[in-house]
Amino acid sequence: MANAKRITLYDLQLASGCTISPFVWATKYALAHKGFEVDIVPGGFTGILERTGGRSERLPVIVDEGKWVLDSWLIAEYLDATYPDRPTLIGGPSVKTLTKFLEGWLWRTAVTPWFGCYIKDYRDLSLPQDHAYVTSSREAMLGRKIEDVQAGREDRLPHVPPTLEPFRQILRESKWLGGDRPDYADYRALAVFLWTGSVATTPPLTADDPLRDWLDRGFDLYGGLGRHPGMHTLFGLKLRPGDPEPFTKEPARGGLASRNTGPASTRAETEMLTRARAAH
Ligand SMILES: N[C@@H](CCC(=O)N[C@@H](CS)C(=O)NCC(=O)O)C(=O)O
Repeated sequence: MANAKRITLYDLQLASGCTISPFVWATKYALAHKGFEVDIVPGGFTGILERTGGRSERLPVIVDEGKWVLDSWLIAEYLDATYPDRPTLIGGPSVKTLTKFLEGWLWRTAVTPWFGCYIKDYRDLSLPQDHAYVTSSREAMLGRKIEDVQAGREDRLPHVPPTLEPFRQILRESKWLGGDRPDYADYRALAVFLWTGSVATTPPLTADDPLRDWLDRGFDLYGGLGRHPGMHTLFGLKLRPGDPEPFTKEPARGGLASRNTGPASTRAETEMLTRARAAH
């Protein structure tokens, strides 16, 4: 029966069994979206090459009817190409391009600072046999001791939420990045926050962050795929006097946020612009 078809997924897990890798998270959602049952091969950072029979040093990897497919993007493309009769992940070339842009922006804006804020948690939460490798490989990547990188995060964490405003704005206008229903763009973006939740022992976002609606709906998809007991809450960042506003409370205005349907729609803006000119 087509719907009962199973695909094997090599997971990258923490000691709790929770997936850490954002690439594996995106793949888990991709497989669920396509309606596959998944057989998980558990494991952590070390021994990937051995687990995959010498085929890969990185995860995710899937095996479908004996065919090995590596790399999260290649897996998504493979699933769409091989199973066109199942719901589409990547609707067209522009979805792929724009999703890569969004993802690159999210990594620069959120993953990079959060990596530095949670890197010791990331190591401490990994499987005991992975600690030495995670420490040495991440210290090689960062050029500093993990403890030194994470130190002082309480001063840095409040500066990340305000930078996510363009993303909030999009999700105020659209239920999902995919429109009425989620698609691979949602899964790539959700994967950033799933990775964060897997390692964040102190929350990165305030309790009232407007992103919460999309995040909660995304984590609840497919029977609560993102709700592993090893996940930490993303919400509850406590701000201190002097910290920046975490998100814009005013409704967005202006050229990007409003539709020009004639002079009535731009009157308030025009009055403001005219006042500014009169004042000079
Ligand atoms: N381009 C690959 C990247 C996969 C990747 O870098 N995975 C990381 C986990 S986030 C990994 O396997 N790391 C193993 C290691 O650190 O040794 C994809 O999209 O699947």
